[in-house]
Amino acid sequence: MGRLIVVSNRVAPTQEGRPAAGGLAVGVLDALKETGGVWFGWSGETVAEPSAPVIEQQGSVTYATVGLTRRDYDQYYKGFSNTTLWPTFHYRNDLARYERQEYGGYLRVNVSLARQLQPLIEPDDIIWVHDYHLIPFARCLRDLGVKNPIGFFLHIPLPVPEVMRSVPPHEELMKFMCHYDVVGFQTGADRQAFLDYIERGGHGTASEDGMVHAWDRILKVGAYPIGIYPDAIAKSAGQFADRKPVRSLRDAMRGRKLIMSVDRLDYSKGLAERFQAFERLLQNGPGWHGRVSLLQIAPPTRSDVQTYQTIRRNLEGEAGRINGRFAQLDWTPIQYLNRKYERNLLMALFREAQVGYVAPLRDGMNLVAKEYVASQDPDDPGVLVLSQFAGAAEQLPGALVVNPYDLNQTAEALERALSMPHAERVSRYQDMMASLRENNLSVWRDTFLTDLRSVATAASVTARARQAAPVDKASAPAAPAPASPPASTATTVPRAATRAQ
Ligand code: GDG
Repeated sequence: MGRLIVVSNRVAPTQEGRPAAGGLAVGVLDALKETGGVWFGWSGETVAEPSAPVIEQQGSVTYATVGLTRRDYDQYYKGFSNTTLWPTFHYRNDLARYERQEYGGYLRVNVSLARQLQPLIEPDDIIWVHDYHLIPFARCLRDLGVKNPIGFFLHIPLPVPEVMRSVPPHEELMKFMCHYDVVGFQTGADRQAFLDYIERGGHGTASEDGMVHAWDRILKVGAYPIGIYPDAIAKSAGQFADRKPVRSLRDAMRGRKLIMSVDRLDYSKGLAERFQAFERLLQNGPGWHGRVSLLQIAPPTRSDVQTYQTIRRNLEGEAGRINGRFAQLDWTPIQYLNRKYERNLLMALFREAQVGYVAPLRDGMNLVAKEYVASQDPDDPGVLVLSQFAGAAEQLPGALVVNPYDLNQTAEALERALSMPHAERVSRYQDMMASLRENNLSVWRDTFLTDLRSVATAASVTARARQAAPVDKASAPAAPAPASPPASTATTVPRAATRAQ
């Protein structure tokens, strides 16, 4: 069996022990360590000129990283990826901005990354591309003559067609997705959004088994909810329970209840609404004053994007306002920390919290929700309060599910979580752990890769059969397009070749 090549915008820090505060990094690294393989992507450095990848071997994983020029970073990463796609895919078109030049940069970087990866690809390799930065990547590799199976997984939501259409090159992006052999989403709802775009837009058809025929391509489209390793997390949460920061937190709580949240500092995570619902709990329940605190850990990300600077300022303002309103000499209602923690320590901190508070306004999956549950003491577990707009809500039957826009409902759920009887907590925890074990990270990876292998095998069998048959002019594959940025204007002839032909 060939190697697994994982491609993502950012390759996680390669030094062991350095915290990687991002779901993709955490999920992919764990999945790759088990199978071994290559992880290709951006090193996080900006460079004067693109150059060959730097190769570094660590255990079973080969890291192949490249730098981005300042212009690439501005247009591809900060621009189209994070100022157009990220907000729109999280239903925040109000925060999205589109610049044609940035989209040009996005296409250029995809072509350039594909060229840098191509020499490393061996015939038996299987290629798994991750996330919204790299939607055109399969098309770019195919233009370079790469024949290997290529799959794509979108870690964030795919919006419904009406919202998707607010991204000016939406149709080209959807066509690019169809150049993969398998496209995976976090939830059934995301998958349905894709199918609705294709079918209602008259671009193609889908069959019951998830095979989509669109724009002369055949691909498999499925929901593959990303998981965690719950038992490994449970173990480390227990083992780190006596570390100094955990003891300090326990001492500081002195019998008070703790509600805990951990999120990258991002507007999709709904942190202001979260603080306000906590405020509502204190406002409606004076009995909780001095008896409960909210600990919000929010490591900053994309801090050079303007919107992220604004949200940071807003949150500091909100935390200050609420603390000013309710704090007592020996009690601060909200502890808001803009920093990263070591992963195992974070899990041990989760175990200290009676309530895990995960209330994003929109989230692909949300691994924090799963990690919180897995970190609990099975004999005395805490309760998860979870937004209905996190993909995880489809998977965690024991959570108290809330609409984060409804501050009263969320405050009531917090109250209920803080007061929940022991037997109910245990039963909800057990339901959720069973689901986490059943859909763990290996299941996510293996289901996706099994589908990718079988779709690719079926495609090559069909291709061999077609080669043996007389080729009529209409079904002959088109000549490979030059390896320049793929079409972004209506004047360029689309490439008709498909793996199935
Ligand atoms: C994207 C999608 C999807 C957080 N702070 C620290 C830290 N973290 C870790 C958490 C968790 C991960 O980062 C965050 O994952 P999420 O899933 O919650 O969110 P995103 O970063 O937005 O991830 C998301 C995910 O991809 C996977 O597909 O679920 O919907 O948006 O693992 O524990 N880790 C450390 N220190 C921190 O301070 N070490």
